Amino acid sequence: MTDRRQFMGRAAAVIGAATVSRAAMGAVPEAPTTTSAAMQPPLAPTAGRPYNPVATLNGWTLPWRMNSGWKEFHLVAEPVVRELAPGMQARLWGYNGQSPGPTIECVEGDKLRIFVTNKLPEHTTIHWHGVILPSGMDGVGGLTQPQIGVGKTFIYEFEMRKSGTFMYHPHADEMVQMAMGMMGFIVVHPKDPGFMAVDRDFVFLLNAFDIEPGAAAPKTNTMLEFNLWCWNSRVFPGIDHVPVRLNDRVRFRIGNLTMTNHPIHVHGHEFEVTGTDGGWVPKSARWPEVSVDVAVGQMRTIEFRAYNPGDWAFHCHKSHHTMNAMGHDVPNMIGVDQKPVLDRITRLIPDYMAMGEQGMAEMGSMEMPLPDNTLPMMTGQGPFGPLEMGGMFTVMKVRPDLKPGDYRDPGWYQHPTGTVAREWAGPVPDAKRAVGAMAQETDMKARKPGGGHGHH
Ligand SMILES: [Cu+2]
Repeated sequence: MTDRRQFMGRAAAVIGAATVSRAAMGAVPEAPTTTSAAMQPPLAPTAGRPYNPVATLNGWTLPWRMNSGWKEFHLVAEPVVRELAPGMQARLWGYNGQSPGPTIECVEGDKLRIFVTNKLPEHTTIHWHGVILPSGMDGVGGLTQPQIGVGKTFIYEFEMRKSGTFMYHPHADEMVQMAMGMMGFIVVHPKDPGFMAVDRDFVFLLNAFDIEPGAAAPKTNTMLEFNLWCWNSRVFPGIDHVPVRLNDRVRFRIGNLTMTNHPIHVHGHEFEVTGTDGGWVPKSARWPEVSVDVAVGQMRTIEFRAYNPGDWAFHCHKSHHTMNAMGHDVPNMIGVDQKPVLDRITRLIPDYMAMGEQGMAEMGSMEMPLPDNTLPMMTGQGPFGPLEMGGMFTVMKVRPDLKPGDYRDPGWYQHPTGTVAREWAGPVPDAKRAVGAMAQETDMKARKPGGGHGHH
């Protein structure tokens, strides 16, 4: 797209201000990489237009360089090892060492040049979901460009025409490459840093894998029965807690690249949807919500003022999505007396354990023998006991004493005295049927021939 001579010419214009050599500016920029799955602090811009950077849950923002008015990024598509939560590593495909890939941040009006190097065992492309760009930059393999072959590097160049939240993912062998974890976020900040400004701005993608207990590589042909429901390729208890300062204006940008919808629910607050991957929602078109359904291939931006201190569950409302693998194919055993059959099985298998007679909560605290590299279905420890969760679940921690820009986990909430649900120590009367229901029943019995036993 750009020949080397043009490239050198542009680079020459910035020599003097830059610390890199003329030769270095002509070359492909470095591709920073990380092996950590911990949230890195927001990356403040050191050049170009100012903006308020975002925080990527369990992720990071890709550093870039200015080159003659172009913002240059370098993505490397490659196999990666991602820790889904402590105790489980997944062998995925991603970008620059991680799945999802790093967040790309830029400003409305910026000219982007993105180098994409393919270190996968098959060809790939990158589609820039939601970005308005020339057709030939849209990244649909075969339709708008040749595939990026194994070992090749391609250049994408486009100007960011509008601010908002977008995604990137391959449009080549798409089912396999997305099931392997290839995706990332693009945040285009408004030209005016005061427009839609918030105090804390978090981004995460909803993604899902189907990994057999004991395995590390996802099955890529799965259509619906995924068993690991992730935020940024992490499951509870591996998803970062979300630290928020009391009265901060908070934004979550949530993109869905799974094969099903996710109603995302925030406790303790009401919010408004302020943006989609199509753009910002005008104030007059917003209404209050406590859950927002993020459909397949959609992005929803939600905003609220965090006025309620505490530890607030923040999760997908599909209860199967707040569990880890092994949550399916388990029959409902509530109320089933397993004792007679258990006695017979135990004669054959001494360690056999009957499950689920009184619900499944016992699994939250159980130390069951699991295959290596497998997470418990329900797990996590809170200040009051086991949390019995997995998958798409984390905790938003609203605290009065957080410093601006501090994203460290502040620990569990210290509840003011008298504000925690407590046990009643006194006697509890027997249940009585409502008066109306009793009267009706008596009346019906009286009308039946020979009905009822007492006569008044
Ligand atoms: Cu869900």
